[in-house]
Amino acid sequence: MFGRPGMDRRGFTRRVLLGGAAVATSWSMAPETSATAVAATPARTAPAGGKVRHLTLYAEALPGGQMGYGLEKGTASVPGPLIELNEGDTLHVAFENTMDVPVSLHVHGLDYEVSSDGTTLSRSDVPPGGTRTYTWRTHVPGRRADGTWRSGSAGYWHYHDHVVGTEHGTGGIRNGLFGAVIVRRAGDVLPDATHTVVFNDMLINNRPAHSGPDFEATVGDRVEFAVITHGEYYHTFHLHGHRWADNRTGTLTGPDDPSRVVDNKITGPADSFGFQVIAGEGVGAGAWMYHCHVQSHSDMGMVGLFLVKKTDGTIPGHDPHDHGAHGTRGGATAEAAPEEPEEPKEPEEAAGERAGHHHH
Ligand SMILES: [Cu+2]
Repeated sequence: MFGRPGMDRRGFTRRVLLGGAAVATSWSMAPETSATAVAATPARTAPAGGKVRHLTLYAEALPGGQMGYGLEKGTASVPGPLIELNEGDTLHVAFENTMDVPVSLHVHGLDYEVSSDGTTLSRSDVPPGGTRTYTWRTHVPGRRADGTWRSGSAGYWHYHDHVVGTEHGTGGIRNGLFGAVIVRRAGDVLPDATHTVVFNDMLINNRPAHSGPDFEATVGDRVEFAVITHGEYYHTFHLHGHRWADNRTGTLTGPDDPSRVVDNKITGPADSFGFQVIAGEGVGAGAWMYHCHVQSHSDMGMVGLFLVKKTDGTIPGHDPHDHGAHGTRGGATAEAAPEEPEEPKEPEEAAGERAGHHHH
């Protein structure tokens, strides 16, 4: 299906904008889009931006004292929905607070007036039951009138609450009010799937220690990771068996690109970065660990699995029911963290959900 232009275009259009985190972390292309298909088909790339987009976002209380953002009522997740834009796009977020405390939406990296800052200082927070439209703009790079260069908005950014608990949103962030924003430049290579990884204090995506999240892919899939850090600590993000470039996209632009290639990156509170890998490239299928490489942190359970399957669906050397050193699932806060759907959704279905706001 990957080779059929019509399908390409449709899938492309639908994933350009936005989607729920649960969908984003489970959505994968059909098996035929594995190594051979990727190699034989030019990579899909982002179009030029410039569109005005609309999105509805809800802040909701979740079990266990957690909080989350969702695209529809009852769908809030930790992390919140992945928001994707193209440089030049404007996004209007119709935001509703369904909780019993004031909450807000504050974004990094994008252009917004102070009335969309999402702080009590600027009176741009939202009272219980209230609504507010936040407007985010993005721009392409270019030369200023004085001759200096202005960077574009493209990058791996993130959004979070800025008012729950303290005027810096310390409680909201601790409880799960955060998510990824990816702004793409025209020509950026698009992935088959995107996974958001948030190091939040000593947890990943607010899950209990030693319990993932795990991300599935098939050998040859182009998989994107958006990595965000919150909380009190510095961490190092390490992925086994795969490497990326330490630059804006995580991908080298050619043989002369001087960007350093890494498989480990230090990351502190409110940092964000991202990259794409070809799952299992040069190393094959396997249960590849990713983890914080501060030794005490990994020992305390800041670990998940990048489960790269062969095209027949198997993972050599991995028993899916044996979490072994990976730890025991469950615990006091297990219910609080939304589970990924067990069954991968059909791309069409998943894409439909990702584009659920398109009725605007
Ligand atoms: Cu760490």
